This record gives sequence, structure tokens and C-alpha cells, in this order.
Amino acid sequence: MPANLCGTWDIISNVNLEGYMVALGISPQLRKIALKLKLKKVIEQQGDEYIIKTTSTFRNYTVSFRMGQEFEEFTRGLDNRNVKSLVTWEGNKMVCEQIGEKKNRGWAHWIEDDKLHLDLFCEGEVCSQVFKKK
Ligand code: VL7
Repeated sequence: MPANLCGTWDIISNVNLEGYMVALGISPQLRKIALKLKLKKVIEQQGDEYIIKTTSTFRNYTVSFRMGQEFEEFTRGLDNRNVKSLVTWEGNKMVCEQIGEKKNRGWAHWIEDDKLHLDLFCEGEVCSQVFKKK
């Protein structure tokens, strides 16, 4: 992997999760819960498969994929949509495009100063999260 993102990570900042969730059409009630969560990321690699787990006390979300191989993703427990996803390296960024009903949807992970960064984007809204290694 061009950058080693593997490990267990705890969120330390979360900017514009609200805007991202509004863009996804998440209900006000669920947004209120989601905004209070302290998210964790567990990123693993097994052979050529990557597994990304987002966990919280409320709900967990797991996705697994191979680089450069399009896959069907159902965002269960998030906005519950089907998308066609594709993850590739763009330099040292792990970039996912999520093609579906929502335009310009996806995310990007990268490492900066020993921190794991994540931008989540949807229809012009960007949520920027930073995690520190556990
Ligand atoms: C996914 C929050 C907010 C809906 C539930 C809140 C509980 C706990 O897609 C994501 O990560 C990618 C890249 O690492 C890999 O899947 C982040 C969680 C961000 C989304 C939407 C609120 C509903 C969420 C899992």
C-alpha cells in the first residue's frame, strides 16, 4: 500500500458532519444522535482485501473491497442506499467514488503527521474527520 493506513484510530475532530448528513437526507433525529458519537476506525488488510470498520456505541459500519475493483455497496444503517463503489490510490490518498443517486459522492483517506484523515463528500458538502492512532 502506498501509505499504511492500517490500525485502530480514534476520532479527534469532525467538521461539517451535519452538512454531509443533510446532503445524504439523514433525518434530524438520526443526525442529532450521529453528531454526538465518538467514531473509531479500524483499517485492516488481508492479502489484497481491505476492510474498513467504522464503529460507535450506537451503530457500526463495515466495508471491504479490493483496489481498482468496482463493487456493490449498500450503506446499511447510514443512508441505506445502493451505490457502485471503486477505491483507488491517487498518490498517497485512498480514494473511493460512490456512484449512485447522490452526485459527487465518495471519500478519501490519507495520513498526515501520524494522523489519519478522512474527507467524506456528497453533493458539494465535505465532512473532514481526523483520527489519532490508538
Ligand atoms: C461512515 C457518519 C453519517 C448517517 C448513523 C450514524 C452512525 C456509525 O463511510 C464512512 O467511512 C468510509 C471511509 O472510512 C468507509 O465506509 C463513514 C460513518 C460517518 C455517516 C450518516 C448517520 C447514521 C454511524 C457507523
